Amino acid sequence: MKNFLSIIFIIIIVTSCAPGSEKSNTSEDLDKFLLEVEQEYKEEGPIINSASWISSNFITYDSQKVIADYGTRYTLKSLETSRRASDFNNVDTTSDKKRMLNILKSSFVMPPPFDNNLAKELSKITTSLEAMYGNGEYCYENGSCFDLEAFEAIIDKSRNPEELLSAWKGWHEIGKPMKPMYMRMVEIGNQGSKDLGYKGLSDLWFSKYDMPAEDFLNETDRVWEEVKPLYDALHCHARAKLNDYYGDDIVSNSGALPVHLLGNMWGQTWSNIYDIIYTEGSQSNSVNVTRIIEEKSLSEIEMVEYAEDFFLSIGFKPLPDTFWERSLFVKPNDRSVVCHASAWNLDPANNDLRIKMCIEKNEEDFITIHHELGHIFYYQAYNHLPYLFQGGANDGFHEAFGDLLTLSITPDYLMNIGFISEDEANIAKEDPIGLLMKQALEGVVVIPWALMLDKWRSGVFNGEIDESNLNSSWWDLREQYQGISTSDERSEEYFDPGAKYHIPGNTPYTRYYLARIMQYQFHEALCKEMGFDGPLHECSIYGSKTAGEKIISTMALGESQPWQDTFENLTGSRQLSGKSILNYYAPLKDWLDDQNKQRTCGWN
Ligand code: X8Z
Ligand code: ZN
Repeated sequence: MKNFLSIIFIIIIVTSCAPGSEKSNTSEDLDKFLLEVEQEYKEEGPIINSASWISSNFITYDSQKVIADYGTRYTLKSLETSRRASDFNNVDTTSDKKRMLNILKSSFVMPPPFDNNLAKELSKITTSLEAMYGNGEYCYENGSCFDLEAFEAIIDKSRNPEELLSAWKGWHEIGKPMKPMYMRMVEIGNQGSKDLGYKGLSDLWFSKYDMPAEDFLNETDRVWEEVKPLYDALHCHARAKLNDYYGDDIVSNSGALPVHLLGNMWGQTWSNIYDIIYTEGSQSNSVNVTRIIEEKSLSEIEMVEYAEDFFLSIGFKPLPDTFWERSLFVKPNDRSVVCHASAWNLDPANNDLRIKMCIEKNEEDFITIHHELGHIFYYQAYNHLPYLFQGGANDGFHEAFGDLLTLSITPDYLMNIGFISEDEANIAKEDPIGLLMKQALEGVVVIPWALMLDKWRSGVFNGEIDESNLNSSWWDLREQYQGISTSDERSEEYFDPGAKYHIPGNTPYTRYYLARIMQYQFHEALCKEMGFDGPLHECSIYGSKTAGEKIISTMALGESQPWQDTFENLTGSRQLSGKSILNYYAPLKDWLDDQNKQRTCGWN
């Protein structure tokens, strides 16, 4: 998700009285203040968003200079606004307005202290880190250079362990120079968070969930305990199959999985090694969306049109022409761009919505397109609200809806849109374990990763992790949560977290963890509402106006009420739960338990 409220800026011209002013504020003053905020956002938001769009689409010396300068000025303005919001703490007002004030006070990701020089320094660092990632490439001694996409082409497909390790190591060189900048950024951000009244960055980041930060973190751990047995079973089976494929020298039968063999640069999803992990079904019978995209010679835009069609089928309004005209769908070959996919709400009043993505014609990106359109349709559904309520019920909701739709990419759905024939759909349905395995290698595998990433970051923010163990703590956590390790020696000279976009990009990651849990709760509730009576993995909400109405009305609430209320509207429950994901994968879990019977599972 990308708009400037969610990053650091809130665009406000400073007009207030000085701190400690004797003047006591009235509810009329508050109304005036909120109106000013709204007005400033309408006027200046689209401009800064355009500046940011340019800086991510054309990474040049000048675009970075401009965005770093905007960053400084608007961060200082928004800090001032946040301080002004605190002046209304004692005003007796409606719960809506109190909520707006709270949102104003907490919507920073990396706040500097209220100091010109520190704000400047921080803005320069955050801009540079993101550009270092976007520009990142590694050149070998023979002069050949690889960027992330070139390395991913190897990691995603190759089965040669040496080539895979070399590509993995090549990309991870990118982190080294980020380390001192990252640490300085955390130092300034912690100070800024304290000035805003938080204990530090971690407290700021986890205080946004309509409950105390500590309770929220306990909730995420509680749900992980529910889901862990499913992940462990999958890990055990995957390890045995990787061991069969690569042999004992490369994959041991008792330890963690070598990250470079998992078909993804970060080992966060394993769907690219589906054929190694699931050898039971006939590969030629399983649905291969990449092959279909190739056979149909779909263009990048046509892939997006298929995803839009899904949303339209459940009752969403079509995307505006400007979405098609202004989005970036194809990686340009004449300039540097931030290729990591994102969805932009550039000008809410004018419905200027865009995605920026270097689409590859494969199944993984077909899924990511749905993910991005989930953000876009969310924006479209809540852009009528006051600016301060234009957000997801929580950030996990924003990440969940596109992914929710991909649970409905069933064989019947693929038949409905003409991707496969009826016979092919029937053959695919005869192998439910194959279908569930495919989903799990994406949807289950990512869960411990999405949890551990912010555990690491929170450790750094809190000072429990410092320069002496920055990299080793990353690998300790990866091993602990995911059972994944690296066969390469990774000293503190490296900064491997920097090789993942969300670290230099400062995008909180717990949102993906929440999304992965909630999307199954949504799916189960919607299928029930539709009267679907069968295994959950066969339920598709495609074409269901009943499901669509529920989703659209949920989205239209934006951030206007505590997320638990919105969650209840949709699911009937107020709590996160791992039960729905366990229900969804129940047949797979039984199958895995059977497969793993003679195996020793777990890792040390
Ligand atoms: O960053 C994303 C989206 C943009 S919000 C493409 N995702 C996470 C990732 O790539 O690591 C989606 C899944 C998790
Ligand atoms: Zn997203």
